[in-house]
Amino acid sequence: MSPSPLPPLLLDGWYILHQFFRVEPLPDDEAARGFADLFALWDDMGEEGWSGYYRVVGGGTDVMLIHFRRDLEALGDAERAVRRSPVGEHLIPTGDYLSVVELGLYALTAALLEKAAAEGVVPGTEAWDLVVEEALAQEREKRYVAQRLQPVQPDSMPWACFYPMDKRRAPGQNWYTLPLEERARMMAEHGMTGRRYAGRISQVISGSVGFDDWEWAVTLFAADPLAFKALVTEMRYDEVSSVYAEFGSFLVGQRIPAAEIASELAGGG
Ligand code: 76R
Repeated sequence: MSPSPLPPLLLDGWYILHQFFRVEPLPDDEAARGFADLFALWDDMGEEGWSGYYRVVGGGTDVMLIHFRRDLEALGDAERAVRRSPVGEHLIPTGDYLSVVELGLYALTAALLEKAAAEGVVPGTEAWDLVVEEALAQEREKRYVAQRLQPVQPDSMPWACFYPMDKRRAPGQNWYTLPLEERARMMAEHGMTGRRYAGRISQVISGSVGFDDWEWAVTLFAADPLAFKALVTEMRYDEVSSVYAEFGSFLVGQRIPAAEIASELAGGG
C-alpha cells in the first residue's frame, strides 16, 4: 500500500468561544446579579451547551468566559448577551478565540485505509465515500464519542488551562506532508501519554482552521493546576509535540460557580 496524504477523518462537536476580559469596577451590585443570572441560565443547557466564568491568575487579563454552543448563531447570541448586559460595558476585551470541538480519528482512518487497500477500494471514489460515511455514523453512535463532542467540565476539576497551537510546516518538519500512517503512529504515542492522565485531566481539543489564528485550541480541566504543568511537560517530549508543535500563550483560571459570580464581580472581579 502506498503512503496516504489524507487528513484524518474527524467529527465536529460543539462550537466554542473563549473570551478574555479585564474587569472594571462595577457601579452597583444589581448589574453583577444580572450577569450571574445569565450564567445560572447557561450553566447547563443540555444538548444546547453551557458557559463558564473563570477567574484568571496572571496572563494580563482578569476573566475568561468559555461558551460551548450547538451552532455558531447561538455562540454569537451568547457573545452579544455578554456585551449587552449591564456588566458588559465594564468588561474590557483582551482577546477571544473561536473553535469547534474536534475529534481526530487517526487510528480509525489508518484502519479503514488498510482495509480499503485489501479490498481494492480507492480513496476519492464513491465506494470510499460510502465506507467513510458509514464509519463516521457508527462512531457518532458511541456514547463516549458523543460525550467528547459535547464536553462538560467535571465538577471535581475547577481549574482550566487554555492555549492555542499549530503543527509546523517547516522544511524537514512539515506535519502536513507526512503520510497518514506516520501521523497516526505519532498520534497513538500522544494518546498513550494522555491516557496516563485519565482522571487527573479532562481535555477538550477544538479545531480552528478557517476560524481563528491558530490550528487548534487546547482546553484542559483539572483539580490541581500542577497537573497541567506535568502533562504539558511530558507531552513536550512526545515526537508529535517536540518536533511538530508550536504553541501560543497559556492562560490558567479557576471556575467560579454561577451562584458565586455576583459576589465575585461585586468584589471587583
Ligand atoms: O486515539 C488515541 O489514542 C489518541 C486520541 C487523541 C487524539 C486524536 C488525543 C488524546 N489527542 C488527539 C488529538 Mn490530544 N492533546 C493535545 C494537547 O501540549 C501539547 O503538547 C499538546 C496539547 C494536549 C495537552 C492533549 C491532551 N491532541 C489531538 C490534536 C489534533 C491533532 C491532529 O488532528 O493532527 C491536538 C492538536 C492535540 C493536542 N490528547 C489525548 C490529550 C490527552 C490527555 C489525551 C488522552 C485522552 C483520553 O484518552 O481520554
